[in-house]
Amino acid sequence: MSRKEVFAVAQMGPVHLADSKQATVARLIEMLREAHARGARWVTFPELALTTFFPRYVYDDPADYDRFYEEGLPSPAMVPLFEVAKDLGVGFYLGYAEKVVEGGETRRFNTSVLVGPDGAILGKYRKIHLPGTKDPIGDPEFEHLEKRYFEVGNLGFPSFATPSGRFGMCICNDRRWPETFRTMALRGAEVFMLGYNTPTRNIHHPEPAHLREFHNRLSLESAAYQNGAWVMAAAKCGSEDGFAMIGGSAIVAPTGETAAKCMSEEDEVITVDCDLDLGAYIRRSVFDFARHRRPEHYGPITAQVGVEIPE
Ligand code: ING
Repeated sequence: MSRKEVFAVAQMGPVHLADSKQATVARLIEMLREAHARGARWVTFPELALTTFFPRYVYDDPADYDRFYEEGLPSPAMVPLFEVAKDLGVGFYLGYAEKVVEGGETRRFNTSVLVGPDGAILGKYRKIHLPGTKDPIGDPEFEHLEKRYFEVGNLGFPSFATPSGRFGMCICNDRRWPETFRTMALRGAEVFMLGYNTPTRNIHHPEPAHLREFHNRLSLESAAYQNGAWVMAAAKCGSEDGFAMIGGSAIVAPTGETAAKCMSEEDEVITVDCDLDLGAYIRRSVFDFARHRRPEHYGPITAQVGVEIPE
């Protein structure tokens, strides 16, 4: 008897600077209700789901950008979503900008939270692979300043026990690094949930726009197959105040096949009735880690940061 569960990915269209968190959360609730109506028990929302992708702008004074962050979990803006989800018995992944006092200091992270169908907070993840720069590069159109507004995550890549199995979480640029998923898979994760906000134009290197979609799909499908896990990936996309971001939200099976994909750049819910045992044969054969991995030969992966040419 296979373990089947309906998962939803809730893609968001643009969130503009002028949009209130209340109006944005109302959109999340509407999509959660739609997912529930289709039988979903889990919903994955995007990265930084409550606000526009503010790291595209240059701010110097925290007083000018603190409004994008959430304090407390759930934060006041999140409470209506938490309440409806608990009432409907739907668990969810939510990406948000986290402001917290830890060790007597104010810390800021690009964070995701995993909430169970009973409303329990199952865990948090803080984005580790922060792309872009700390200081502006002077692009005439926009910047990518996640290293300016967030610290590197300090919670590692855990897996979380849920009523449906073990899940892992990551955020956006993390999906481009295979270390992300292998670490979570080695901790038993069989479902990966992630949100992303990916600008259509790469300000760090000119490249054809179609590569953004291709690299997104390549990252998701490789992660799924190479770890025998389901991947739930939710974009916030479309034109935010004129700044274009890619869609391509998807649910990818452990075989690496995309089982469902969003067709728009608007709020859109996709669902799949997932067989959570589908990846078992992959993890018992081609990617049977215990039988086939040879960590004694993987030294540079954790010993080095960049390339070191052997003498
Ligand atoms: N966005 C982009 C992402 O990794 C990026 C940044 C795009 C980096 C393309 C490199 C190449 O999808 C976030 N928020 O990480």
